[in-house]
Amino acid sequence: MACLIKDPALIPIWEKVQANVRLSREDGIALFSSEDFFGLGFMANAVKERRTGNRVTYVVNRHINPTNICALSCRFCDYATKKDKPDATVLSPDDILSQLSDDLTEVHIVSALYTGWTYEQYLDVIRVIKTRFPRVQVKAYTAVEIDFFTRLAKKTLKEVLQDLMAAGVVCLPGGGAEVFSERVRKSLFPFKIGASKWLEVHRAAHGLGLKSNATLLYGHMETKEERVDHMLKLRDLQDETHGFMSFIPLAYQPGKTRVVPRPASVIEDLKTVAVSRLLLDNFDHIKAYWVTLGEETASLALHFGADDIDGTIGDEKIAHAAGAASPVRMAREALIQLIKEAGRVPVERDALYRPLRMIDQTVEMPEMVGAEVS
Ligand code: V47
Repeated sequence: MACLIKDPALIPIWEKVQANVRLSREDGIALFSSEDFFGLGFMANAVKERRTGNRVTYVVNRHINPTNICALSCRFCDYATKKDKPDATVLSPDDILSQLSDDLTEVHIVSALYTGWTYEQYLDVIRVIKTRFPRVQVKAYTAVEIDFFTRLAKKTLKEVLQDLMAAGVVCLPGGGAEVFSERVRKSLFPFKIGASKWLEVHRAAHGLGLKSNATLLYGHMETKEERVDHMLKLRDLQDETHGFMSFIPLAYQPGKTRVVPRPASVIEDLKTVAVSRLLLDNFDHIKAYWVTLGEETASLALHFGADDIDGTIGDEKIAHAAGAASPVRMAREALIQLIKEAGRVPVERDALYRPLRMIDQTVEMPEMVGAEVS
């Protein structure tokens, strides 16, 4: 393929990428600073195709948000509320079960720091799901919630993680990381855990064999240096533990918060996906989360380094509370169509990124768990 790079500043970085040499902090900043948008996409796409060929994965899943009543009041968050407010919601076990069905592979649970529940009630959410749907894989609770559970239960981090695993959790979602910058934390989420605690929770999980994801919330007040530093902190931990599966850049939806007047541009979205693919050389997967990117940008991201598009979702609350324009759910067929229209080969996966089913039999596949071809 012809080289599409025009910016001379990108050429030494491209040479490193071709030679599989790790990129530096300065390289990351140069990538974000370059106006050679297509050159950047070309490099990230080359890495994506070297790793996963033409394949793009998706999962049949549901997002469950058991409550929005939160002890924190982060300035950037449009989702959290207080218990006396009209929008306060606490789902009962029956409410949760009524949102699930037998066809699901993964249930993704992100809650809030709700002091009205006991620790056992948080565990019961998982137990109830696993009792009714024993085959479903539960990805549950962010590092922020897990840290909160240690205080609620007066247990160590290791004990809480072991309890979650015993209840049926197979991996952790990547939420709550926001941006690993003390400057941003003091302004937007001063009472939420910072980088060191978030990383400590994930390090401990990986130590117990529990895989996890990692996110970056971008498009508010963070600088490009802070985005790069965030990715490098994740890369360092991944070198140590190899426990991260996927990196998910979360495009900030400003909603009514007035933190910024509008979400990041499509250019900024795609640059962030591309830079993450290039810097995070030890992450297997970069996710184009269609809920915050929107379907159109998510499909473009499949040519800017992303190899996964998340899932069918169903009734997502956090980004939609902040006005995300994407639909609240997508049928499996619509996801497959989106991937195909982007010229990629859809592969259904499980919560641990193991391929379950491929749609096009002519493409060579890694070993599959379910070995189903349709
Ligand atoms: O932790 C909060 C973020 C996260 C907004 O692990 C917002 O596979 C955008 O973590 N605009 C929850 N984002 C979602 C999350 C996630 C999503 C998809 C897949 C995975 C995974 C994880 O959403 C929160 C916070 O960082 N968030 N408010 C907002 N207004």
